[in-house]
Amino acid sequence: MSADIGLIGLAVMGENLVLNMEKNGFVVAVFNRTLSKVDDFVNGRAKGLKVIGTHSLEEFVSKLKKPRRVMVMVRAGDAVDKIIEMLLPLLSKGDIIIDGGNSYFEDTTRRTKELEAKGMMFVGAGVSGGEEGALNGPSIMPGGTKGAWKEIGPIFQAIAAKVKEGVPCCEWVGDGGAGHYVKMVHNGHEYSCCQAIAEAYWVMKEGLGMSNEEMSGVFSEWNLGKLESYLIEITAQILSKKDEQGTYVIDYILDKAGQKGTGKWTVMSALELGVPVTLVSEAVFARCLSYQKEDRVFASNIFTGPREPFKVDQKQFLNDLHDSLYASFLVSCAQCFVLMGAAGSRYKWDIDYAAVAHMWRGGCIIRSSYLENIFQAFQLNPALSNLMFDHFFSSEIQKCSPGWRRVVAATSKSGVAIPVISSGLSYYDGLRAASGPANLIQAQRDYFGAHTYERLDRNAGQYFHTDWTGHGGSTHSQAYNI
Ligand code: NBP
Repeated sequence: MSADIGLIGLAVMGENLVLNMEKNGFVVAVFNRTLSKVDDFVNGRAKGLKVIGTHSLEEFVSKLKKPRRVMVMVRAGDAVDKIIEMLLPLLSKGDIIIDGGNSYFEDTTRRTKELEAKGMMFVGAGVSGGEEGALNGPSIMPGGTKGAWKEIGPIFQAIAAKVKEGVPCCEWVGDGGAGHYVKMVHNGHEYSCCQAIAEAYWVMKEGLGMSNEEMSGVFSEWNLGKLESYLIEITAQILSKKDEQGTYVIDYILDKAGQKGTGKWTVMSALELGVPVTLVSEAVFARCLSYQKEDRVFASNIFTGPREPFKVDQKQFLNDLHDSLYASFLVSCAQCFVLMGAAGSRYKWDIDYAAVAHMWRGGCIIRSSYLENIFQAFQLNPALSNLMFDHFFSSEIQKCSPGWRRVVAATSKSGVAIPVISSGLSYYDGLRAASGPANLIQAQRDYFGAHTYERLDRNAGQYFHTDWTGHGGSTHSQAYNI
């Protein structure tokens, strides 16, 4: 029996992907650095299945049909390079290595070039959906050597999640690191959504004094409407989960949020490309602040600001909170698509944004009903520069804005921090302001550094300098932007 595909890395994602492939009729060879895990797997969850356990990379490669398809599902970083280095002498021209981990997109671009130079193919495929998705249908975002798609596409599309028409949540994304870039931005949006939901939870708990069961009920109800999404659904379940002692699990989890880098990378890329991705950045920094637990405990004894329940009509306020959460999800998504657009132009990836929205509709952590609207928006206008300009988005956000403002005002008054929800509103207000205060910034820059400015009454591209103090020279700095 020879294998259709091989998988290296039998941790939570790898094992479940193998079982998913096998369930879909593919024979899979497996290998893992710690060999005992191979035996545990083939004699345990994979017992009796078309899964071939191997105990060396030589044996692993010898079991694969040609062209060989090797999927690597290990911790991102050096481990991927080490495995590639060990595989290279064992593979032939035309063989394909697929990195399914959360690798940094620039590493993927580099690896693609290096393997292509050796006559091989490399694919960086973002996989989302966690353990459950890997087993029953993840969202898969592959990019790299285009020629590999016809060889791996049938396997990936078979194991991917399907949305209602049976269309797989897996399409070719683009060259080089495009697949991992899209997965990175997916995770960035996940950061905003998780944080915005956490803020809504905190507003209900601290501001409205609601119990875990009541909050769980609200999230369950929200999940039946416009906010329908995996993250809202699991939040409802998390809030009502009790341990064997009958205590709510949520109440004894330490309030320090971890992170593995994809949110930070999204923000780094946004800074590099000059795209405001403010909700993701607030979400990343909120996790950083959450981690400074000792400082927060210390500061809580120094700064005695307002910390009191809201004086509001609870039912009305919950509607407002719903709207502010929904608007925040939409704005974060819009910013993330603008970012992918900028990256597509910078790196010359021909990304189909409707296909990206489609891939995110099922299987992945950010799956939600509004992704259908994003899909439709890009189908209608593939060149849409900002989703906020699409009719659906603009009308939904405008409808939400009165409640959104009431939530930001009430939380600010009562001293409850909601960085993602409030920065979403600031972005919205900034975007819809045809005139803003940046004229003053330009004046300050020209004052202290002779950086020059453009004028409203002259053509763009003409730069002026003012001698603000009366004793400056006429020499000015060159006009350029980073
Ligand atoms: P982990 O990220 O925990 O990685 C564990 C696997 O990496 C094990 O098989 C381990 O082998 C292997 N490994 C390591 Br660590 N260093 C290695 C090395 N130098 N050489 C060979 N193998 C090495 O597993 P995971 O959570 O299944 O995630 C796998 C990838 O998928 C990661 O990139 C992750 O970011 C990504 N991802 C994870 C999720 C999720 O929900 N967990 C979701 C989506 C994507 P060993 O058994 O010998 O230690």
